[in-house]
Amino acid sequence: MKKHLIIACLALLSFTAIPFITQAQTIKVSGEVTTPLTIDAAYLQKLAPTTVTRKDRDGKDHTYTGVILAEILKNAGVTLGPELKGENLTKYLQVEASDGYQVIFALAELDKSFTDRTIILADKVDGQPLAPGDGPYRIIVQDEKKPARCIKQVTAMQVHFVK
Ligand SMILES: Nc1nc2c(c(=O)[nH]1)N[C@H]1C(S)=C(S)[C@@H](COP(=O)(O)O)O[C@H]1N2
Ligand SMILES: [Mo]
Repeated sequence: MKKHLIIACLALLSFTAIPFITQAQTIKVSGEVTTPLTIDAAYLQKLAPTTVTRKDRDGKDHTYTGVILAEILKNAGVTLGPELKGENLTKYLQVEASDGYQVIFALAELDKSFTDRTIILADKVDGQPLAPGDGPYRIIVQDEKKPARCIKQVTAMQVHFVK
């Protein structure tokens, strides 16, 4: 009888604790930065929210809310804006996900002096937190035909010089 009670308590504990563990997920920003960052929900809340609308697999438009990726990179001291010239144009952002999936963006793809296309780090879709399989954080690339670089479950971002 006692054993059953212990098992029931452990089960209850895991059900209540797991959402907190997944919520606490962070993104490490490192590499060619002056200030390495650890991004979490509280950090994102301090930056201006931006929305990007994209068609999902269901063929319908969905509105993603997040922050402009370049704003995060600027806070980390990445060479964007006037500094994005010369050899700095050979830098790229490598984004990693918890399943090992990775994508890259040239820094110029993220800089508003090069493009009007918005790329955000999203934490909401249609006003709701991202689904557990997609979030808590996903890159959303405006107007890119294939969603392959809309990397889900982002865990790290690194800036590197091309080799
Ligand atoms: N972490 C992660 N993100 C990912 C992928 C992946 O395998 N892992 N696949 C990409 C590819 S190839 C596509 S087509 C889209 C699929 O997004 P959807 O499931 O919302 O249609 O997610 C992209 N983001
Ligand atoms: Mo894909």
